[in-house]
Amino acid sequence: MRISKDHIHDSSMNELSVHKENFDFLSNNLSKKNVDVKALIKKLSDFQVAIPSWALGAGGTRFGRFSFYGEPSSLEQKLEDVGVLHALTQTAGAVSLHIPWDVPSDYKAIKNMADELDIKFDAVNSNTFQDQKNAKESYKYGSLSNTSVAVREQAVAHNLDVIKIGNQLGSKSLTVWLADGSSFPGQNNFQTALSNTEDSLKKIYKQLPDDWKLLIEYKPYEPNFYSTVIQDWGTSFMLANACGEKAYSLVDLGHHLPNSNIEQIVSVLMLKGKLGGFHFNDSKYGDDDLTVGSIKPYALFLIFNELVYGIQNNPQNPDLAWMIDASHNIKDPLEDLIQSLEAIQEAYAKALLIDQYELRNAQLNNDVVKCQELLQDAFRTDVRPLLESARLQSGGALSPIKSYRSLDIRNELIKERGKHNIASGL
Ligand code: PSV
Ligand code: MN
Ligand code: MN
Repeated sequence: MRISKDHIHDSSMNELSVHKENFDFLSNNLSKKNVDVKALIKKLSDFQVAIPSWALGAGGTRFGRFSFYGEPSSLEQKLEDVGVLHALTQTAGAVSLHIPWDVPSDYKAIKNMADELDIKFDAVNSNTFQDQKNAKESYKYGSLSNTSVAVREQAVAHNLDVIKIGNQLGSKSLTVWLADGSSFPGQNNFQTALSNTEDSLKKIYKQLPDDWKLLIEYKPYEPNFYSTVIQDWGTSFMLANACGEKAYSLVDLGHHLPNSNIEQIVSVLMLKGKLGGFHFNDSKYGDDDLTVGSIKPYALFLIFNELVYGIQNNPQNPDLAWMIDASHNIKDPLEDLIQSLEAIQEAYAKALLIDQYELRNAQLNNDVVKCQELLQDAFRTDVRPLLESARLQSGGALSPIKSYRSLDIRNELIKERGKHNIASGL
């Protein structure tokens, strides 16, 4: 392991007494409100979020990419970086691979490495939005939706390969995000495109191992700017139902048109037992892939309120595959991911503070003001000492960002990997 527990512990020492004061103050207040602080901290410790392999290097935009020094250039180095995040935060205990970017050359060695770092392989992602080296067919006009049988067959075969690769690593779900769509009116027949997609997804689903899930992601636009085949949760839900009980919708926070009520979408999907995965990020305009909680933290909290309600009240909905889907253009990716992990835990902790019983009563009495007060009281609570305590108890850092900096991790990475590595990814 790159950083030892002792190093992490030592890097947290000088702020321990301030933490203790803050924690005691908060836990006294919460106990007076009948909050079981111990149980809450346990829930925070248990909540693990997958890091996508493509988020560990600088992302860039279509205008350019500014490399971040010391980026990982192999699957091993990507795992190492997730290991750093997990050691510091104790929240990043999983990685999500993208094929063909992350095909292991030695499965046994990769699995051993992940075990040592306490990292699981979460959902595997297929890639039919780029043409692959030596591929016979092109995805320029779509993949699973293409009017050409040969292209559709190639795209289905790729997804089946991804399942095989994931299976050898212990993954249990396949995430399909399609860029398929059209950029100009009249270019596509909407009905043909959707029918072809349904047909192709069913072929993939047929080969899905019994204990696997198929997660169908939706997105309204980009890279196509007139229509996208799987444009919204309704289409994803419809396709998941058409495939069968192991198929689910996946919500990515950035994949909604402005002002969409994402919390309501979450709630409906969980009621119907069809929310299988979740991608965290934040956005101001579109699929911006910004740091979680950096733009709309209240919206994130309201979404977590529905997630917590669903987890507690919807046994028909499975455990979710949680992942951060962000892109890092100007910040150190590892620092940005630490900030995202903190924001996720913060929103989750605040949602756990909502008195669901009181809220239910206020709703039944149509006491609108009380309903709002209950939500805002939870949102306004500074829960950071709870997060700190959860981390400390699991051997993580009191302040992951400060420890990351004081342990000089980026410079260590640069020394080992050099300045000019280019990570593969989006
Ligand atoms: C493209 O929008 C995207 O960010 C989707 O959110 C996928 O989850 C990701 O790429 C990886 O395929
Ligand atoms: Mn996504
Ligand atoms: Mn996206």
